[in-house]
Amino acid sequence: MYFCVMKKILSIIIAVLALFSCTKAPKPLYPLPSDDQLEWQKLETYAFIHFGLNTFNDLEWGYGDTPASSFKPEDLDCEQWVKTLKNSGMKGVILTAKHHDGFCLWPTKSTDYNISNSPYRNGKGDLVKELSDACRKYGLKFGIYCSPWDRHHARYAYPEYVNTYHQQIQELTSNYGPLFEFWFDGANGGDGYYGGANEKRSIDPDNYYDYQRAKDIVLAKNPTAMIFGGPYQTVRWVGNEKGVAGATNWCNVPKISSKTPLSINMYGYENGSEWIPVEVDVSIRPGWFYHLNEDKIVKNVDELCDIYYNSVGHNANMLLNFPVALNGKIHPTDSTNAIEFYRRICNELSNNVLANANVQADNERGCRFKASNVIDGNDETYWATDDDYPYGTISFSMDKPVTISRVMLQEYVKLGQRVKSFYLEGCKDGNWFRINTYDETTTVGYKRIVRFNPVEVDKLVINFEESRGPLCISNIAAY
Ligand code: FUL
Repeated sequence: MYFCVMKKILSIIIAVLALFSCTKAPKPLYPLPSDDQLEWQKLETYAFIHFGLNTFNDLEWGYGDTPASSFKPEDLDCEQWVKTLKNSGMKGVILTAKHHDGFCLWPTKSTDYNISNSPYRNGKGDLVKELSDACRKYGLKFGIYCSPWDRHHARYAYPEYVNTYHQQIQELTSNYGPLFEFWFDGANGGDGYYGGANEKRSIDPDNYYDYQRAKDIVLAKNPTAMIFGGPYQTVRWVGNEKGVAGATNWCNVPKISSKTPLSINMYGYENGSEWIPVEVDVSIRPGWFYHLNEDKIVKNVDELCDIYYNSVGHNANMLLNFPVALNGKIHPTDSTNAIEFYRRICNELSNNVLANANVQADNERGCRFKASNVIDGNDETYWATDDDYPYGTISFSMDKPVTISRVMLQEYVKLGQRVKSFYLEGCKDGNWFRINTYDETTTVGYKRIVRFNPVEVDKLVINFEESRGPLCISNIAAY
């Protein structure tokens, strides 16, 4: 017994000594993600729902004067939305609880311009509750969009409205959580109804809304929620609504304000001091809200797959909008295309031919940083190079030839984003060739997927040409 205990203690001491005597991990290269940002990046795809008075008045930006009574979905079914979204690979959903027209989809105490003054469920309806309940039931995350710009409110652009807006955030963040994201939209000021004034009002978007307080209200009850928009954003807008993130895309950015050039949103900035990852918001139809005349121009499966590769494949999250139709359901064309999109992506990225490959690298840091970590399916292990080796070549040998057309790479971004450029080579029967990709091969970050015409290889080599420091690569796959 005594002998056994001593043996155990000795083995623990040896393991601890081995750990300390072993090579240290590379030093972090700032900026770094927070744990919550990392969890958010892992969601990759989630949905937007635009639904409200605009839907019933065939508008995109309601002026703020359409009557609350015009909100009358007859067959509304949040479970139909959530089931459709789940089958489309969406991990969560963000609802427009209030758009620029100021109409609130929950029975708020802050304004009469809300769902309780509509015929919906005889004035007893609460759409924010219905959707958050359905999300909980089917295991989707829930988030909220609440427009700062309010074209209905009489005191918009004056101090009183800011209190109203904060009260709305307070209600939304207290009663429907947990929330994974809160959207402060960037569209601000301009003409509107404003309680009957019918005039143009402008504000300073960086200062008018007291975003410091707004953010504190969100985080008080939802400490892990991401914030979109405003000066305290923890995720950034991509700078377009086309569904494309920069091919070169750093999570690093300088401090962002409403004056930041759109190119920074799109590409990030290698030497930026803050970690603010990108969200690509795009609608499955031309408009954000439902319009009957767009039923025949819903994005098809090819277009949706392209958006996926240009967002998730470019180190960004994909936020795909579904404009719920007049009857209160996701239109069958939208749901068919979205479900088929997910099926195709799963198909294209399911068979990782590197899973059993023999892995070699020209440089390994030693100890636990070995090259084969990139195929162990574990995000926490990674291949790292020596401190004076900010590049490196990794090769995969297969025991029989395989046909591939996609390569997926991930950095261990807990230590910062590093890779600046790489290229791919294949080998078949001893003949080496460069693989020409459709997608640029520059930054990697949390995730990078490159596409190319199918090639047959028995060896695949990835040459990392330039990096901000030693490489830290956690996963590589080929399909
Ligand atoms: C924009 C808005 O103006 C659009 O209507 C839409 O809500 C989009 C997601 O954000 O800024």
